Amino acid sequence: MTEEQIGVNEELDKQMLIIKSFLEHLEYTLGKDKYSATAYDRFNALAYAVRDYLVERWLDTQQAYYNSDYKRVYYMSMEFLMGRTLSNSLINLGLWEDFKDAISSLGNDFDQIVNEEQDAGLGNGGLGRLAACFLDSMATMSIPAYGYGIRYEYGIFRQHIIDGAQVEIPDNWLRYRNPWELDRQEHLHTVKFYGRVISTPDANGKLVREWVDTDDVMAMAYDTPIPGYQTQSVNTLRLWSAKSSREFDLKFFNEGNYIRAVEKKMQSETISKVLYPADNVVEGKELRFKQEYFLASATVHDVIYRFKKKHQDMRLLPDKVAIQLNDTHPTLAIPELMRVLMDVEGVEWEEAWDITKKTFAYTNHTILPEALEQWPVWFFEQILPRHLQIIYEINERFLKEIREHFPNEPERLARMSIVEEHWERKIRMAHLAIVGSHSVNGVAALHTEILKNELFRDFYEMYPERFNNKTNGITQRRWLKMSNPALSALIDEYIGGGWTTNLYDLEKLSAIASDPEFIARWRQVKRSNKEGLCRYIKQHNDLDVDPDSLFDVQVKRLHEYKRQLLNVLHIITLYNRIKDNPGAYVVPRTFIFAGKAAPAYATAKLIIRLINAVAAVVNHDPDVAGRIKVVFLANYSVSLAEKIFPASDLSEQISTAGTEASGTGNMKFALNGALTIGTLDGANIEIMEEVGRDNIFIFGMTAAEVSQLRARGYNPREYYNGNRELKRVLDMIASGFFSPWAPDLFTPLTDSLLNLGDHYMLLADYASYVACHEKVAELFKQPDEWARRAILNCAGMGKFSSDRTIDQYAREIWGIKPVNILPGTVELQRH
Ligand code: NBG
Repeated sequence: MTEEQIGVNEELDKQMLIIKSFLEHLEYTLGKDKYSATAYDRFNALAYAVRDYLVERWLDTQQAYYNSDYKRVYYMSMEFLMGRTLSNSLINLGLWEDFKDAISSLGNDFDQIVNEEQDAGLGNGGLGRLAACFLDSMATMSIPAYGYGIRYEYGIFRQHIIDGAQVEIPDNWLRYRNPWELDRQEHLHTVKFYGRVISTPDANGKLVREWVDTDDVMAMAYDTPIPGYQTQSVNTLRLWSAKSSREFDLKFFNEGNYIRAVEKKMQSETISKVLYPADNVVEGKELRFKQEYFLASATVHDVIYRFKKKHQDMRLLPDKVAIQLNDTHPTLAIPELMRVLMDVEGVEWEEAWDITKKTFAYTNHTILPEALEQWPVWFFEQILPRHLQIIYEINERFLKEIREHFPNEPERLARMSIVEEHWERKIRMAHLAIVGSHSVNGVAALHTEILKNELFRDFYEMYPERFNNKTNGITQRRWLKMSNPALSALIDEYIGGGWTTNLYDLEKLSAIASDPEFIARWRQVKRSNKEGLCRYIKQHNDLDVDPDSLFDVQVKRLHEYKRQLLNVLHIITLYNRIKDNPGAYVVPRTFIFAGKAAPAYATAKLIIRLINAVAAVVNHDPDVAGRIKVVFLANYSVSLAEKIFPASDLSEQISTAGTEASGTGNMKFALNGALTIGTLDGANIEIMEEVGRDNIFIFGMTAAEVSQLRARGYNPREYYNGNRELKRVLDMIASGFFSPWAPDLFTPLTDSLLNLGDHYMLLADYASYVACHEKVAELFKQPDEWARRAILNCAGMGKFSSDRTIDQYAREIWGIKPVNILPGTVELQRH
């Protein structure tokens, strides 16, 4: 046989194995044959076949971690927005082509099977998706890491648009099985709630605390493999599910009322039922508080259990364990670790506190006051009485430290105290997180500066060494290689595939950004991605959209600070210009929106209605003649995002400067060759630095200007009265032009701008935004020049890989090195 023939045979063998595994799973795991199998069965059989490839590496990886005894990191998060797993796993395993060929050879439509997968939507937005990108990077970089979260039975709601308004549908994503997870019945931890604390002196007179008469809930582990790209490493995402405890069952079933007992059992399992659907805002509900403690307690127990397999001396914990708190949501892990160290392990306070601070690190993701968690003291009194004692003691010692540091400054004590002493006493979770950690980081340079100089200024003055920045990133495997195969292939052809693990390689595109042939190919790819999105829009919104129009896109959670309403004001302005001058040439534009509003957030929901109402007018007005179209795509999700970014021309990143901590959608757009129109906010600033001021559309006030204007006294009416076009737009909305059937429908929106202070200063930035959009339109008339700048945007994205972000966390916060996994063995290689 020639070498070539051997290669062909190996390929065939591989494909035969895949086919065999697929058919066996269809038959033996799912009990179906080719006649009875549904498309969803085929997806499951395929998923099981892929999972088999992961399991071997997974076991090797875990064994290697155990043997190496290297320090590990635990990424604790109430949200992991994973999206689909099948394609991503195949790409990371390098088996995409093999599986596609094998499964297609059986007469299946591979893409259709892939589309059967439900999104794992266990998150709201950027914070949850960041956690998912970090898992991909940590596995790819062979960092010994675990994600820890909650296995919600209901993920983020599915959004329908009915008569222009958002309707929420429960996301019962586990109803038809989840082929990726493995339940670990043996990994059960008891999580206690309620009860009381008794203190008894021991032989030496030291008080021993016992938390008794508790209501217990069991946390059961479900593990999902997280494969790295082109590596043997497969890490673990461990999600906790609530189960009623045996004692609990006995207690209630013995009362003899069977149905009541079953009801109680179900109640105790509600803890992991549903994800709170609020982004960047807290809902101060008892169930949420319990969820946070459930995650904190189960995870701390698991971490200690794993640590103790190799070590007895708890003082070694920070040498072996780093715990990263994804926002304050898992902060109860700090008093929980203190409790376990002192009450269970018998460690003294000083030592326990030292271990705790060295173990934890805290990431802040927002400065919005409505998103800063503060739990009422009475929640703690009832639900976590022992933790309240510990927090009070932490606070007492902390206040003493402040007095020593800043004598004669009593105002500092009130400002910095962990306990907020207003009429309802509350625990400030961010203060607890800062005091109990050795590292506090923001998620973009500007955001970290705001933390240091404004939000946490007092803390920065006391502990300057704790504060550091870790600008967010995204994984290029999912957000370019997987979701934009045509652009990936083009990039590979010109500069090779190194960018998949070293995104800085994209810099090589700069050299060919003006190459006519490359530009032509680039434009072809964008055009065909846009055609794909046009088909999606036709199918879902029954709307014809011109693929040659400028796709001007704003997709993200609906929030006033993100200013989707400013975008709408611009659209109406363009509409009026066309109406005034129907014959004039305007650059054809398609405005695309998508995003969910928190179900209780009335203003955000009203903005969705306004977008749809404006769409109804603009899309059907014969004078517009198709030159502008407005589209609201329902149910924004990871898998919808994967279709939108590759097809976008313009990325709208228009939050009021100083409000968006980082943003990560901004990075996904630019990576896929969209130009940004944005404010100097969050990571937009760093994107501008990387792609060059000439290759981005910046408008509006800076964060400093926003503060100055606010301090001077902002009067939105000045802008309204001073700008004819703006006044006309607002008057149209307020007078019911877009809602003749209910003329007052949208007045709450215009009221918030004109009569309630326009908190996010849309009117102040309006003129600059509209003028900037004129420059956008001018450039779009020169498609090659537009493409050249888009290429330079893509070329400048190196910094925004989550690999870079994770590398910085690993070196600067965790002190963690990669472990090299050798296939089929448990030997180790040091990097
Ligand atoms: C969000 C910020 C975004 C940021 C992500 C990830 C919260 C609390 N914060 O700007 O609003 O990109 O976190 O860091 O969801």
